[in-house]
Amino acid sequence: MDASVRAQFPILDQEVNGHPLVYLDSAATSQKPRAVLDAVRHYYEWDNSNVHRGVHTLGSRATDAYEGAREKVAKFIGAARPEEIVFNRGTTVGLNLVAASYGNANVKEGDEIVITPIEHHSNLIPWQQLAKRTGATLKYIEPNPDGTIDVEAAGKVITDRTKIVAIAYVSNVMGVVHPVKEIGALAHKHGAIIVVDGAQSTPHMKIDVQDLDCDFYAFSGHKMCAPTGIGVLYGKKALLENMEPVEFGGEMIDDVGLYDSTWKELPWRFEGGTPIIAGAVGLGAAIDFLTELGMDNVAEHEHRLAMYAMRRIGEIEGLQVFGPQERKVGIVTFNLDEVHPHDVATVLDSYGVAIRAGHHCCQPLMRWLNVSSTARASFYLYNNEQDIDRLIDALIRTKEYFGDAT
Ligand code: 7TS
Repeated sequence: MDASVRAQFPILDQEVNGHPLVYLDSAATSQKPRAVLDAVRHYYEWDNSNVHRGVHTLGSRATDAYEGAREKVAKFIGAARPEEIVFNRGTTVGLNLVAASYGNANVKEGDEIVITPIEHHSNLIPWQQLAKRTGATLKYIEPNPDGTIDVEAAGKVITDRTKIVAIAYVSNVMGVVHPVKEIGALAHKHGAIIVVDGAQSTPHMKIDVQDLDCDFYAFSGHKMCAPTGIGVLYGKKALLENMEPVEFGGEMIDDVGLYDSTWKELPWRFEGGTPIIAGAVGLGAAIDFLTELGMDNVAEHEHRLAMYAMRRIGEIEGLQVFGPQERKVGIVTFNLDEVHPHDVATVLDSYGVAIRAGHHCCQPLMRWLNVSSTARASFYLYNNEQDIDRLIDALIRTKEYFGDAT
């Protein structure tokens, strides 16, 4: 990625606390290129209207833009058809839909749901709740000491009683890529489905849901250059077709009587109410932007940056990095001596370096790591080696500052 890519993100061109901004919090949310900002603005300035109802020109344009974005998403993740793409507010909503709709209908007492202790709360609590509602048992795949997950470990907990296996493709704390294709094949062998949390994978690598052969795949637009408020649930047609909606109202019905109603066909039956039209337009523009860069190039850039960051961070004494040495995705989580991660993030911010500190919505993982919180730097296509050098410099100063203070 050359400087011209970074130049397309206007927000990066500013000073924070007297220093040029270094944004290293893209795992929380990514920044947006001008092409996305322009597409959303253009939509509101020219095409804004509600979809699927008006016969007027703006209504048709808005509908075309919204449904056009669905086609782009389908192509981007290798789905067989656009009706397998359900728009929603984000990963959290998609995973909850699967748990509430597919889960309620297919999981009963004595069944098993298999996840990992590494999951983001959004891919943990919906299954916890489903287990509580149905009397099913929630089981955990034991990670290796470095946070990686093996198919062999999955094989120890997936049984013929397993109905659902849910796992993140990429961990939002340790940046580890999990073998979801192999775990999915194992789940299928036992008659279970595999649900993939794609929040941290879709922005960073080429995704092919048909090749992965996953049954459901959820992700958020805002982590991949699109606006907040738009997300996607991919589901295999054969499964979505047999699922009940969980939200009822306008836009999702076929016929409404006084005492009963019927639903629209896929995917609209899962999109009750006025949808996130401008968000979908923004996501379509983000996909065009990423496709033009090439997802393999994005992945290659991040891999290089992640390995550079691991090397440089390793030079700082007293800094503990969580997860394996080898990194594909640009997420590096660490703690600095006895300094609280919030203090690290605060001092880094005073040097214009934005990172996240906390439990990263992964409290069971924090307990597994035996810490209460960590600091996390996460990179994206607009970051470069200078950003990592600035991170390292600021970390060295933080260490000196707290070293002097104690
Ligand atoms: N799953 C993973 C793996 C995530 O990283 C996140 C968000 C979610 C699910 C939820 O996505 P949402 O768009 O529905 O909120 N992760 C983070 C993070 O790591 N820091 O802030 C948000």
